[in-house]
Amino acid sequence: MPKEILGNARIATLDGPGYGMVEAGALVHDQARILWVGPEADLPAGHADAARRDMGGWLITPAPIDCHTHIVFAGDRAREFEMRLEGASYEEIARAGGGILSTVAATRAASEGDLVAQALPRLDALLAEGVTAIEVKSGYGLEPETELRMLRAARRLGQLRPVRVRTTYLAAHACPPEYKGRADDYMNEVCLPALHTAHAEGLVDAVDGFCEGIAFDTAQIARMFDAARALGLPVKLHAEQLSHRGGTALAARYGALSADHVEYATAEDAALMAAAGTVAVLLPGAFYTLRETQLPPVAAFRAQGVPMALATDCNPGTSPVTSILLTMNMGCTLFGLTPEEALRGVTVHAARALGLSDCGRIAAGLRADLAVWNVENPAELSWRIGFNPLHARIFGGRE
Ligand code: DI6
Ligand code: FE
Repeated sequence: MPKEILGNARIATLDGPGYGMVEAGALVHDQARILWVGPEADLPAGHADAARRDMGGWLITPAPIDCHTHIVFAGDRAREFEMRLEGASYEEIARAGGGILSTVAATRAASEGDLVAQALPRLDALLAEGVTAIEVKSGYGLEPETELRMLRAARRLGQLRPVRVRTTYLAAHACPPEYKGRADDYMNEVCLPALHTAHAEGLVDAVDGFCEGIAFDTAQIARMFDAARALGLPVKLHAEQLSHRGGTALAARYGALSADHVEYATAEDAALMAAAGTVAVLLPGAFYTLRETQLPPVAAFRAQGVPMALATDCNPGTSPVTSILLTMNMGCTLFGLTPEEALRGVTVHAARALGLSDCGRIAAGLRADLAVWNVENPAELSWRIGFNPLHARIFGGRE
């Protein structure tokens, strides 16, 4: 494939310490992979004949990755938003049969085409900010057919748009009304068998659950994880979002890719995650929407060296967010991350949270998934609110 040089750029490789900045840089790719990156003055003679595009001194970063979304769903939750403003809590609404279950009713009634059509504008909003890989969860079906339909819709998104889609099976998101008070039966009769069906159809890249008082306990999630392990699938978990339930320790015990939300995680949890190599996926959109006040233990994650990713958690209930840039800003303003941590959180660490080793940094051999920004300094990406400085989005070397 023809080589191309992106020259006259500031390149934040995120390879190595800090931003891994290369000033007056150039990057050579072959429409798929990065072949070389470094100061343009050092461009090897073997690449000098390739077509060159002048980047006008703009900033190139690895393309953002949204490693936690529920972007496939039907309907909206604007009424619930009003109820919460009138004083009802998220948990009260969920226990009264609203919340996740109202989205379940709408999603069960939607065809695969409806689900794709409703998800596309949300996906397009993310792509407009340079995102080249997203994770999409099931979890609004809570019955085999709809769980599989959600996963098929997610895969379809990756055929309709230039984006990599990783699908996550999240039947253990809530107990559906027909199993009210019988969560173990739901596990045995729906979650576990439908995982096998979805896996046999090639629809599952990872297995997730919601470990919470309004959802599933650690014993139930452990059964899900055992089933995932038997199929060779990686696991991750919505853990310690609303209260401390031991989900993070469980996730670490299973070598999970990530434990997500983790506001109520402790310093001991952080140590277990560090030892297991589990990424902390921070979701400031949900923290903001729920007006949560318990901050995730960022200092403990730093002290233990737990990689922190940031993601939108795009979902209709707790995080109707389709902006990775706003998520970076919230990560800094609400959680006290540095702009460098925020950028790492949506690139290097987001890739790791998805188990992807071929993207998230700029280095020879990795995919040419890049974002070109009309900014000088990488901190500007986190600084602004509601402004999109994306100049070009390059997916597998193609704009
Ligand atoms: N935690 C969340 O924040 C989302 N799911 C979860 O387990 C919320 C999903 C929803 O309210 O629709
Ligand atoms: Fe979530």
